[in-house]
Amino acid sequence: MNGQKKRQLKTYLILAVLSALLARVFCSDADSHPTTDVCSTNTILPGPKGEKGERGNPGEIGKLGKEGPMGMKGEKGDPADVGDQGMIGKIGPIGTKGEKGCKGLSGPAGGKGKAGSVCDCGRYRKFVGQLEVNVARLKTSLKFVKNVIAGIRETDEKYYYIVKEERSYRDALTHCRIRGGTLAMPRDEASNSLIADYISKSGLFRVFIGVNDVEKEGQFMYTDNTPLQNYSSWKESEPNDASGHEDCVEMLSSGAWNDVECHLTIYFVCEFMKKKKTDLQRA
Ligand code: GN1
Ligand code: CA
Ligand code: CA
Repeated sequence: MNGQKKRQLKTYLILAVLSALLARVFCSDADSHPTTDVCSTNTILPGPKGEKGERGNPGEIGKLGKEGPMGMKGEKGDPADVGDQGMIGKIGPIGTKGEKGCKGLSGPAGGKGKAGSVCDCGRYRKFVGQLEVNVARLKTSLKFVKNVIAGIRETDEKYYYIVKEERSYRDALTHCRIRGGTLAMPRDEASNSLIADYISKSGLFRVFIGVNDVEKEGQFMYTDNTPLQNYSSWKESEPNDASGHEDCVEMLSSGAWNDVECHLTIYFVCEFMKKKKTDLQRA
């Protein structure tokens, strides 16, 4: 033990004696007073410093440190290898039409044809022409029938039909006749009124009827060459044969008759006889 340590030990001993004495002075009636920290123990001085402890065990692995700042931009890399060949692209739009090519050379001549037969072409042409006429007539008849279905008037004995086609008296009569009728021949007040009503209800003003004095001036006849008998419906002051050539007759929407020139082209009214019924059919 060196001198310094001896002095330290001596100091500790002195301090220990002094503290024991002080404890006796201040704590002599310890049993009658509440206990204090100072008096709860007899030793209040620290002991001598111990020896240096053994080296400790190594600590646990520390936590992962914070992410560092972004590094500097690297150098540009070396160029990559050439890639594989790509797929074939989509088909493009249709191109514009090319120029017309040059005319080709003539082909070899064909073989000789067979001998033809004698053709009566004139006869066939005539036949075809007749067919065309018939077709045209059928078309006209069809048109007529369609119009007939659209509007017709009738009595017990006859059908009346106004043809809304402007015709001269002669053409109008032909039109009615080729359809199995004739121009209307009103022979009494009943049939005359019926036709007059038909004209006005059709929104018309005048139509040809089947009366004329073509054969003899002033002697009016029906188209079936029968004379006017007990009945006529002349307008006042008619027939007047104005211009000296009024030989055909029209009926006005009032039912009155007037003589006019036959070449006048106006609508006309046809009549068709109904088939006579037998007694059995009438019964
Ligand atoms: C008409 O247009 P005008 O007056 O010449 C008619 C005659 C009549 C007459 C009566 C084509 O002749 O038939 O009798 O009125 N002519 C025509 O005034 O309608
Ligand atoms: Ca006349
Ligand atoms: Ca007249």
